[in-house]
Amino acid sequence: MFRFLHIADIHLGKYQHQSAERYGDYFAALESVVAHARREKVDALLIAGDLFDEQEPAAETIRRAARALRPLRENGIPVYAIEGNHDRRKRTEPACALDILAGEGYLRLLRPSVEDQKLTLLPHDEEKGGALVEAAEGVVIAGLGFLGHSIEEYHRQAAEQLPEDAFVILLSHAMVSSDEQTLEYGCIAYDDLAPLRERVGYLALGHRHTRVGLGGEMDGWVFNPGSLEYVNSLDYRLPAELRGFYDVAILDATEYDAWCRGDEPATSTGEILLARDDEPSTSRLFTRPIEPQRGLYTHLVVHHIPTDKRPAVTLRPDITGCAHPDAVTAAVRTAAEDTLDEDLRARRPIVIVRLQGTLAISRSRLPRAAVTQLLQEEFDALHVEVMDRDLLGTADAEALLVDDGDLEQVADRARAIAADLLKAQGISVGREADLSAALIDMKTQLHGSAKSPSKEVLQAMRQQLLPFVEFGDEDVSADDDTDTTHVPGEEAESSREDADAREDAGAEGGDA
Ligand SMILES: [Mn+2]
Repeated sequence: MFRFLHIADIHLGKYQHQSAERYGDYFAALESVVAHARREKVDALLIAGDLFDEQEPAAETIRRAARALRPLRENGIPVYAIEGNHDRRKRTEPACALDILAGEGYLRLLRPSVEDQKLTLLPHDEEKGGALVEAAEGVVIAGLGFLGHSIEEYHRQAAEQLPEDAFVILLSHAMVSSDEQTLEYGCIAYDDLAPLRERVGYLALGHRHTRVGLGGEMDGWVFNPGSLEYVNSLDYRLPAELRGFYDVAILDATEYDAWCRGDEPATSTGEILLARDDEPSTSRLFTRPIEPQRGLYTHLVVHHIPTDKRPAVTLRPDITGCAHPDAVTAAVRTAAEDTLDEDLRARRPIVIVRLQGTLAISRSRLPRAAVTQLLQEEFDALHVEVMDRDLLGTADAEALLVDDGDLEQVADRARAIAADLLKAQGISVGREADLSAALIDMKTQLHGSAKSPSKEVLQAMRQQLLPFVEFGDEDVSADDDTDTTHVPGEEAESSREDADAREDAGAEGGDA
């Protein structure tokens, strides 16, 4: 048996909502996985990119990352990591924060060498690094990192260099889509992964912030665990159960039989406790035979375990007929009293208020500050977001057409409303740094052809900007059937996840 945990998108160093508590939440999430790894005595922890939120994390962030991983180093549980788009080495630098952790023995950083558009997977060496490790008898772990623009070609090149006589676990920071039409920067079509299927038993992905693979979609070999915590404001819109980590075992025939009988299979590392599907929990199980069988192993057992994260609660008070700001605040109070019980308050939840109904006051009079203060002071909310985009507003349309003879005034008003919309619900707040990085990357792409860029370049640039716009038309429809209390069945989930793929790309995607 070889048993490992697969995590991704930990985003250590994120200072979400300018909150020190939120900064701590990301470390707490990682520590809970490390505790699970020790308790269950797994053989390895795999990190499929974006351990850090930034390319140059603060010294305190690196210090606390090391502290979180130290129990694994002390207990001889190896950690294999790759770079993500958030924490990869800068082009002008020889190393990144992950190299610091690697140098101190906290993890092995798997990194291919890329030269002249040629990707090479060298065996990993403590001194020189590399991309391939034999982690156990018959188990090879290989790491690609974030491949950006040449993603299809590099995956194809990697496939040719993977061994044929072992169970290969490949780490890659990429979003897989079954629909080629929706591909964005950092995405790859499932069909383009086909060459890997021959050599890879388990494709360990990161990048998308919700889980993929548990329903056996994509033929049961492609897995993405989701982020450990909520990372972007958009993440609050999807159920907490879709974010967590994978606890994976590859078993031989004897071990699998024993596991099916309910015995605990013997392992080289001691006792193990694989949770059963019928255990009362939100975790889910997926198993399949390993085909083609290479070496000892016959079965893959994959278990998704949602992380215990800070609760994010959405309130939907109807404020139809509220003719005064105080009435709006009162409606929010009633909704909060119904939903936020003592247990939730004790955990200092994040509260999203999505106002419903028809506006009876102008949008600018919505008591955002009063609602925030109410929820923070009386309901112990750590952070509050007030969203008005569900409201049917007659006020804006009327204001726009006040004097339809005066085109200039109409244009001014339209500009003001557009600016309002962008501020309120368009551009993801807090992603300015990512946006500027994307713009700089685009400048590079334009180099030499700035005056007459090709259609392809313009298309690519547009796709790079899309992730910074939070709400497109499709998002609105995808959101309609999304409820934080709704736990989807596996089948409903996989189709819905497709619809949500764009959303997560939006939340995560095109950082340069
Ligand atoms: Mn990412």
